[in-house]
Amino acid sequence: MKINLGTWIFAFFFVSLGMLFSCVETVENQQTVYYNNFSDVNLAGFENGRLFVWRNDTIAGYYHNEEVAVSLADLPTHNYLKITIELLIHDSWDGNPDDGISGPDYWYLGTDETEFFRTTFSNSPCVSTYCLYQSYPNTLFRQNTPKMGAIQTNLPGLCIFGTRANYTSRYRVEKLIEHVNPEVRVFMGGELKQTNAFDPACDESWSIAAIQIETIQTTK
Ligand SMILES: [Ca+2]
Ligand SMILES: [Ca+2]
Repeated sequence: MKINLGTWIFAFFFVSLGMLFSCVETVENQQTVYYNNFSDVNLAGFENGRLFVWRNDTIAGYYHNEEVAVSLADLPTHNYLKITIELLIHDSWDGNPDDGISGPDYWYLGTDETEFFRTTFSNSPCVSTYCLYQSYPNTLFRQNTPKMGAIQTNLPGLCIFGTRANYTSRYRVEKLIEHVNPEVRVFMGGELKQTNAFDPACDESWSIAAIQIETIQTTK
């Protein structure tokens, strides 16, 4: 039997494809184990929860240099957690610069004893001669332009810039981490610096519009 070059290429392609897929993990089970958009005013399992209504939406916040957490037990068998947070960054966040007065303005996320994501946000104007860069959507230290990765930027500020447009930025922070324990504590917090502000929490703050935690079980 004569096998032409085209057949060989075809066979090679399928063998390669098979090798590729044999290494890919398959999702066997994915479950939402916690979801809260605070519309039913339920803070069960939520540490340091407090609610307020902003633009007709009940949200958790607002926070300055504080940490909040969600603790869950009896999780289904899993090897990953997917954490999705709808985060609102209010007013005059200053991003990366370490000037001893205004920044850096950090926000972090972790599980159990491990912080796995630390970044900065900036709501500041950015022109060619002056720009307070932020690290998000990356971890520290990256020079991304203010509001990069935001899903909404045309919201007014909350406090010091409460009457000014484009001073709240909405982000959807999505993280997939390896995790197997049947319990978890998901924590997040701000480490903001504004030494010259009369009311630092009014100068810059953050809120949570929604948080979702999913367990994922994969097989190879
Ligand atoms: Ca500020
Ligand atoms: Ca600041």
